[in-house]
Amino acid sequence: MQVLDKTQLKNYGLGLNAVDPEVFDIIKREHQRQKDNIELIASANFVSRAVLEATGSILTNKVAEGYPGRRYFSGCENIDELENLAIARAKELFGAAHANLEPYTGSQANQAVYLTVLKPGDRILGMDLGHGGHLSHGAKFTMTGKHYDCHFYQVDPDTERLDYDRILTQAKDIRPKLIIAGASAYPRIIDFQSFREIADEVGAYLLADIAHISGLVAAGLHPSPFPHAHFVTTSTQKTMGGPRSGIILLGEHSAPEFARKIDSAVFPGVQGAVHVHAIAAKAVMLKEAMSPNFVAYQRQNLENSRILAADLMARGFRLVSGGTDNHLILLDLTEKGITGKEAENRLASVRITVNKNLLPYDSQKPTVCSGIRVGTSAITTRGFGSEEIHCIAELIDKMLSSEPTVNTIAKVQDEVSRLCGLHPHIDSIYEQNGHKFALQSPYQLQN
Ligand code: DSN
Repeated sequence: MQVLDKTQLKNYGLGLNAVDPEVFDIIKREHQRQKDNIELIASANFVSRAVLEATGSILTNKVAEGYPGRRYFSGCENIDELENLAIARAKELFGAAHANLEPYTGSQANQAVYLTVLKPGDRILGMDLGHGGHLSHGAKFTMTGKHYDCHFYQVDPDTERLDYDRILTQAKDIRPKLIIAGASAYPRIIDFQSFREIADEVGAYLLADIAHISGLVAAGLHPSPFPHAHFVTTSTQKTMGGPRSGIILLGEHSAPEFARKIDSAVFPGVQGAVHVHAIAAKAVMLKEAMSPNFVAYQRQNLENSRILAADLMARGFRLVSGGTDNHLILLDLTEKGITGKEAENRLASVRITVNKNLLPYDSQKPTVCSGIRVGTSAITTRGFGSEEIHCIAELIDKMLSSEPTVNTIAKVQDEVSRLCGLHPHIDSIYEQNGHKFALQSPYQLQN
């Protein structure tokens, strides 16, 4: 029988640098990039040290399928306790009657909802990808788009906001079985009550995908999808500031009918074994989100977004819908004479990270786009406040309002370095607090 020899066993105790210098080096360079860049991608954030430790912990070794008390493998007593803890925290934080913490991502959470209430070919009505919706809401080249009959609502061409009367008219025409309320690039409040009224009118279920705004919802700074939505899904790494993962929540009225069905749809419906390390990280994230600091953080996030929007408009930028109610803004660059792709590249050259984004009724291809999406969650976590936001608006203006000279680029790069220096990357904050890192932390890789 083949067993590990002594050398192989010894290698199990070695650090990443010794075992795989190539991967070690890539992580180190990514660490440096995160330190040196101003991160403005709206879905990005930095996890706390505690979340990082849970993510990188030995929990990744444990295989578990099923749910607490109903596992297909033994040795799950600690894992059951962990998952029950995470479930209880999720229910408490969001005021839900049932929570499933197992989805690997927000997309899988959505797929589990589809599997619960839809048959292949059933109709979905979701937000158009080009108007701020998400791929998993039925884009034609995705599994959802191929399996279901997907239709899309758009924002009003004048206000660039959701028009609930138009959506109702469309829903009456299409008669969907499921309506999805939720977006990846919509800077305004979503009225879940109106969506529920539309769903009731046409006999549809309502899914609220709050992936982008779940942190704001948890902090009470965006209207809750409860009690309106039959199903609520979210990813956990955006405004929540947690690991890359997902959650499904059910309210009082839908839990009795759907709790068991949703659980079966997640496992074994669309997923296999539980990512136990991610469950732990989500539990920690949920605990962090219950602290008053979390509410203060989300308030600052909204304030930073509002200031950035006002500053950019004052500098002649057009914002989709004329502003923002949440953590993100959409800049229309048409009048500035550059595409979203060019803007993304220009800002990347000075270490400001954004993504090109389609705008409502965009004439450009998705690989080019007429705009960029800018979000404040990551820099708010890093400690940026109003003074730094004013500076960032000025830097964006310098880079996008006209072709920057070599001199301008150098000056902007210096200013980015200054701002990043004012607010060191989150790992430096841990160091300042006197913490030493666990072996598994990529922020302090050891031999
Ligand atoms: N949903 C994508 C986004 O909003 O950026 C990625 O998570």
